[in-house]
Amino acid sequence: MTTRGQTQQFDKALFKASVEKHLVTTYAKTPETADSRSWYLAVGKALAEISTGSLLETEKQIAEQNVRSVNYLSLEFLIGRLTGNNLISMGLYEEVSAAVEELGLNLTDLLEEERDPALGNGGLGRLAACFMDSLAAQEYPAVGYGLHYEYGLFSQSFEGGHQVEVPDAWRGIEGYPWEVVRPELGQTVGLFGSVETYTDKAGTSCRRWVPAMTVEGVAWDLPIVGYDNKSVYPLRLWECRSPAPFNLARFNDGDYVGAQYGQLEAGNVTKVLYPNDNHDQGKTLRLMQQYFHCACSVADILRRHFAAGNKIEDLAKLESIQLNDTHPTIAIPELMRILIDEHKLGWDAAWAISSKVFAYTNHTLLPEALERWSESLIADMLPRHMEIIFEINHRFMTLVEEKWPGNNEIKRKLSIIEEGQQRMVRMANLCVVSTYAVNGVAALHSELVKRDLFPEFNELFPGRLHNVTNGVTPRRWLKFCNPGLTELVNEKIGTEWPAKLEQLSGLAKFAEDKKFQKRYLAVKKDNKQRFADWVQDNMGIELDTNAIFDVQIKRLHEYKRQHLNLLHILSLYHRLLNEPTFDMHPRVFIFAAKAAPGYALAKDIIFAINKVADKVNNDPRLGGKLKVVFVPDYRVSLAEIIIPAADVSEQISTAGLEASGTGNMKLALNGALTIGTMDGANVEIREEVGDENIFIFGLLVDEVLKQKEEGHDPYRYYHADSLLRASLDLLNTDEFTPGNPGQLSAIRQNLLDGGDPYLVLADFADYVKAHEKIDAEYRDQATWARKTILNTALVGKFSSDRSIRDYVNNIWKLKAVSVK
Ligand code: CR1
Repeated sequence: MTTRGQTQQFDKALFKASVEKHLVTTYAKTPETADSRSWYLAVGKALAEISTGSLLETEKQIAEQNVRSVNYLSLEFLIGRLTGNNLISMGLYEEVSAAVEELGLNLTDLLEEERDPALGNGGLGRLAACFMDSLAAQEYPAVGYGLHYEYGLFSQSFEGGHQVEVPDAWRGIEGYPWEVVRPELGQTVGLFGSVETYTDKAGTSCRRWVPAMTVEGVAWDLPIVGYDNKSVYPLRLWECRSPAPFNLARFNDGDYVGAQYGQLEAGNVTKVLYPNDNHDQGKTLRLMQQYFHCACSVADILRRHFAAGNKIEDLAKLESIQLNDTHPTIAIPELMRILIDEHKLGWDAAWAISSKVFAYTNHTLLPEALERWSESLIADMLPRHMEIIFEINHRFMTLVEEKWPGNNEIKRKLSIIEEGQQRMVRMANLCVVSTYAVNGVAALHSELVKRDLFPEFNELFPGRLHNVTNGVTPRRWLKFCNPGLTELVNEKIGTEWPAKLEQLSGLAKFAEDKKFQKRYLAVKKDNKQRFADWVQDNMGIELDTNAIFDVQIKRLHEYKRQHLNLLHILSLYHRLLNEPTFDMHPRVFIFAAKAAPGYALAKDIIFAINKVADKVNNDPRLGGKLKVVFVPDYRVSLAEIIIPAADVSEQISTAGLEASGTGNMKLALNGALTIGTMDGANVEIREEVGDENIFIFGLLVDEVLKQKEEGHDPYRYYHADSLLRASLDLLNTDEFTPGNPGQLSAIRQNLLDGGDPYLVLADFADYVKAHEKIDAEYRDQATWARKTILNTALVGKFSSDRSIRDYVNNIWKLKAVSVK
């Protein structure tokens, strides 16, 4: 039987037999002894058998056609669970559901057994996953290159309200059923050592790197299954293994290598993902991860290039390498090194290729996230690469001198090398100088990249800076996570929208339709119930689905201002208890967020929200109007049940600091109304849905800059606004930490005496007003229904399919290859 969208031959009997075979031979369980997890593993393996076959076939057909492809290099791919999503892409969801039912199993329960591969921190890693999905869906030839971390992002739990981090061994003991190891693709990677000069056969004096040691790269492929087509692309993740014995013969006469060896022993290079989002820690092992990733990936790209019979001169014609932020920047000197030292090209010939291969995406303006590596660290670990970086900079400085003769200030500002006590390599500058395209991730962000981050580069390299507004895959973020809404949408506009999200605009004409409104709201209610059940089962908190579900889910960061949200909650608490005439529609404030383990204030904010939650959820004086839920261990699979249940989407960063955001897109798509600042992609969401269907508040970018320049005075707001004062002062009492006053005061202290670096107090009053408007409008259910329907209808632009087409048309210049 073949249903629409089914792209794979499927024989139910064969499939069942394959599941049972894997149960026994791969997982050593009989149908009688198997638990739910073993069944999930066996089903996953049986499906992976199908996808691996397609992956090899796709590789073969693309290689035969020898077409241009993109290589997406990212230290993070936050792919989330694959089984459910792959079933949808393969068009096998119903078939497999029926097959496992005949085995006495329930597919939904089995899918819950899968542990999220959390190989990323937040938006940047999740974007990479959506992009791979959209590349495969549209059949633009691509390979994703990342790292096979043994431990993904830590799992989070709370003890007494405090975040506790637990290592995330995502593969389990049995291994992850979807991945397949590719021993034939292994690479050897050098580290440390020195550079020597030698004379080649032609009598030319050459430089070459003599590494002190090597490590091995093992390739693991995860299948990126194209939606509704036969393409399956590899997400190739490199695992680092130490070769035994170490190749130390030449260098083991002193302590020199011993020291390096110790560093490596401190942790296998790919042991663990660095748990920082939008923050650079500059650790040696992290640089090693970055180089290991780049060396394996560049070598694999070249392997493919030559295996297809191509010459090195044609590399830029056939391959583009996209750098997801600066994390893989070291790929640039690595390719230059290979071109010059191994392929014997002159500098100009090598540069002509390399500078047309790489493109770079900037994801942040936050200074603490812009990577700078100390020159001495790079020189020690990668001496030949450091020479090459110096040469790139030397030539670049000549260009700057030509453009701005005698202007040392501009030279100092643009130089790849930052002078100072310790010389540093500015990776973003290296990227802008060495790539053919640089892009920001939302219109506003890209403007700020041009105006504030790289204005001179924009003059020097006109046309190099682009915008590509981020997007999200509609397969995972609507079709899979919201089956109720999917059914309703299918009924109204047909079933093609998951691949053509613009078609959602066809829903707009039903926005006023009473019957449709009712059904749309009923779906929302069901989704709220599904999430409320989860909260009841997992946290023991009862939620009323008539309340407004107000959601802020993202990494915990001061610039994202979860503490502004908290202050608003405190203001409601204060008013409910102190203003006899104050009335509000019941609200549930839902948070989910991980804090970087070393980020003290972020952890304080989590603790404060948890403490406030403990109190308000059990305070009978509030009449059940206020609930606060901090859901532990935020991850993709949790987002999949929170997002469809959201009424309100909190996107409240200080203007100018959230490059784009992508949660904002997922929430709007699922019918949550945004309360947000004019920041990142919020600006474009407003453009699409219309000012009436979004709640915008707060200072604009230029107002923020002006206020900072003129000197922001938090106490001015504190003294002028009694509600703000009351809310802040609650943090100094023991209201939420009985017997322990002061446990929450670090936040108040940071805002008042710490200068309020993210202007929380400046935006507070306007934020409270916007929330009052939400309260009023929610009470009028017909108005709310119209607005929420229009949000779903009008955000088709934010499909990652569109983002990928923008990259393809403006940057990568790829042609689709339809796999037969
Ligand atoms: C940004 O903070 C954006 C994602 C994806 C993040 C977020 O606004 O949506 O990237 N940046 O583009 C980041 O992680 C290192 O920078």
